[in-house]
Amino acid sequence: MVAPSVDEKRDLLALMVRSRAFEETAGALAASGEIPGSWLSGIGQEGTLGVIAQLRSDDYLTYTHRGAYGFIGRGCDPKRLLAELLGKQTGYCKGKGGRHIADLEHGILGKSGTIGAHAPLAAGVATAIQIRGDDAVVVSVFGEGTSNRGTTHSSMNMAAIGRLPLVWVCENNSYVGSVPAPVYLAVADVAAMAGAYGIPATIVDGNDVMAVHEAAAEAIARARAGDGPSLLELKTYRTRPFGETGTEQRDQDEIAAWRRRDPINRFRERLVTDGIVTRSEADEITATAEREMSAAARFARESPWPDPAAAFEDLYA
Ligand SMILES: Cc1ncc(C[n+]2csc(CCOP(=O)(O)OP(=O)(O)O)c2C)c(N)n1
Repeated sequence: MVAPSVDEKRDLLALMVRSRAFEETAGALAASGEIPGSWLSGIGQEGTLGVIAQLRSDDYLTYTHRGAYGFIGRGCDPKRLLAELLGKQTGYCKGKGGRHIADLEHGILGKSGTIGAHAPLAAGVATAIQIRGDDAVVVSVFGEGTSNRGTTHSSMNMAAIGRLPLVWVCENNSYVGSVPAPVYLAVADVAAMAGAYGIPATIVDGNDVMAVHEAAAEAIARARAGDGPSLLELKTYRTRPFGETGTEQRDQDEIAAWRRRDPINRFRERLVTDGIVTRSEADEITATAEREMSAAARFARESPWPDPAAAFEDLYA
């Protein structure tokens, strides 16, 4: 497997930092009530970018209800993302989708209000790729709670039978909604479930983006080569409550311990130690991302509301 180049590592750090800056901006807009229906933060889970950043422009992503790194990693415009979250006309779905964003130009196929509904979508698109006969792949991200849905299981089975070009990525962030994962899941490792369908699975430290990158490179290459699906389980932790406007009884020491393993700080320190970025270059990456997201928030706030009559457009009947 080819190791990422110095430039790829720098770009990956910048993506993670931009994603975090977006999350912080979205969190503030949810707290101020400007995002209707709250924001489900992915802060602390940016290691998943180790998978998403490797996708080609003709690949596809189905995505969970949580976090912004899927969109940022695919190259979506933060201005239009924030405008969508605020319900504005300039958003990706003209303000009608809210958190349920589709951006077909970047291979992001939309999202249902029910968890696990995107698993059959991922299997369907992977089947379409196979029929078309090219070597694009689908990455389908889901939470460990979502692993429990029948749609996830039937889609894994279908992917295995069809040897579909699909990489299942379980972000095991230790909490299912506001419940600790062991209360909700019969097994500690979602990876074990893949065994039921003969799908090879790898468990990775989800807060070590280089480990994620390495495991993902193998899984993506396998899917591209026509050798079928695999599953990556990224062990990570959600440092925020389920929703930004909610409260949760959580062990503060546990949160503090995981914050010390923050995926961005860890990667940044590693790149500094390896002489790939200097501290001041890393600070500049952060400052640039913060400026970008402030400008995006301004754009979203100043954008017009949709015309009420537009509620009747883009409907299937
Ligand atoms: C079919 C269905 N059941 C329940 C819900 C409510 N719900 C939304 S997110 C969520 C938790 C899912 O857990 P997980 O996949 O681990 O994601 P997390 O939010 O914990 O990161 C639940 C139960 C839903 N949206 N759809």
